[in-house]
Amino acid sequence: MSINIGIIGLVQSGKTTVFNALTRGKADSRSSTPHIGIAKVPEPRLKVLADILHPKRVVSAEVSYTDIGASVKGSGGDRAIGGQILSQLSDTDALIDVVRAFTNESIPHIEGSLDVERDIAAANLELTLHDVGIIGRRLERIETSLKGAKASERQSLQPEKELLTRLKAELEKEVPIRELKLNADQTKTIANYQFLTAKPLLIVVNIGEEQIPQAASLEAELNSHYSRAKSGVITFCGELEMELTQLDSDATEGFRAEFGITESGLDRIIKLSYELLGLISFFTTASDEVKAWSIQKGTTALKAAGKIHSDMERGFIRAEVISYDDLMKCGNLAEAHKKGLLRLEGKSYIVQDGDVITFLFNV
Ligand SMILES: Nc1nc2c(ncn2[C@@H]2O[C@H](COP(=O)(O)OP(=O)(O)OP(=O)(O)O)[C@@H](O)[C@H]2O)c(=O)[nH]1
Ligand SMILES: [Mg+2]
Repeated sequence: MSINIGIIGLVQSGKTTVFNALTRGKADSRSSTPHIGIAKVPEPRLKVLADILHPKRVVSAEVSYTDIGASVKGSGGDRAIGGQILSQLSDTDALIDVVRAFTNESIPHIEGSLDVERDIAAANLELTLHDVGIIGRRLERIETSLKGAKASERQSLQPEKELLTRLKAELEKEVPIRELKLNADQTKTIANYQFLTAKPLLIVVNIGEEQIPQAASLEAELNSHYSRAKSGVITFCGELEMELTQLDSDATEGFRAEFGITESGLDRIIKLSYELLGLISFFTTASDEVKAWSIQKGTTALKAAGKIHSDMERGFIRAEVISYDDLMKCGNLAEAHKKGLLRLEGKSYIVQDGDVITFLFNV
């Protein structure tokens, strides 16, 4: 399963435009059904590996994006994001909030004026109300169950009730769940609820072309307010980036240079979302294929194998591992073998960013 990122934002903030830029798609911005699209995860080390190993195929890791449908009435009126729509995003791994900063006379802002901080607050409020609603309904059910519950049932329901009550109190103080310190048990308890404010959040401020010279300072300024655990801000020129995806790569470079954009906005968005999600890359080279995979930091070799194939996890014997840097120094795997740089690791080895791994398994 690839990582899935949901795109939210107020009406006409440029969600579909950003989605099209990210997925090189051509989704109709007037359509009200959700769009799902795939993007390759930029990973410069993949090309370097391919250059020295000459595989038949080079395969990038993928990330998928979900663009919720166009404008529906939300709890904050018709300017906001609806609760029903938000629940479509409960099984995403992270959220992108597209906030309008571009000016466009022909598309009036729903609030009549541009105000990035107001709009960030409005989206946060919607996410918070969504989670508070889930908690309220669950607490009611727990209360009912507690009446006439046996001592053993009471024992399992009571901690959940206390945890949910705490989360609700924090949400009412506008503290999102992602910022709370929770222990492993609590994290496990709340995982089932798929709370939206528990997900990493990347705020994408959608600027117009004329704002590009101020993009970096605006981004720094906003990050000084909004950069927290698992959340950050990036400025992005949605319309320009969408147009650039329709050109070939030489032309794209030329345009970027002309606009003074040093790094592709798309690459920056993916990189930042990966950082917020705590994701790293590892590589496999079997069957004449060099492949990149994305996993959560702290994943064991056993679970990394399972990401490739469930048989590999079930029949796991060991992993042959070399770091990307060591492999670069050797030039190829045979040489690395000779130098004794290929390590044999067991099930509980924690995979490191850049590891090149061959899994040995039997089925
Ligand atoms: N000038 C300018 N216009 C933009 C930019 N980004 C989006 N737009 C325009 O703003 C309008 C809304 O963009 P969409 O991407 O459809 O916005 P949305 O958030 O998906 O809208 P809904 O799904 O209807 O809520 C479109 O007409 C876009 O062409 C931008 O960076 N600059
Ligand atoms: Mg849209």
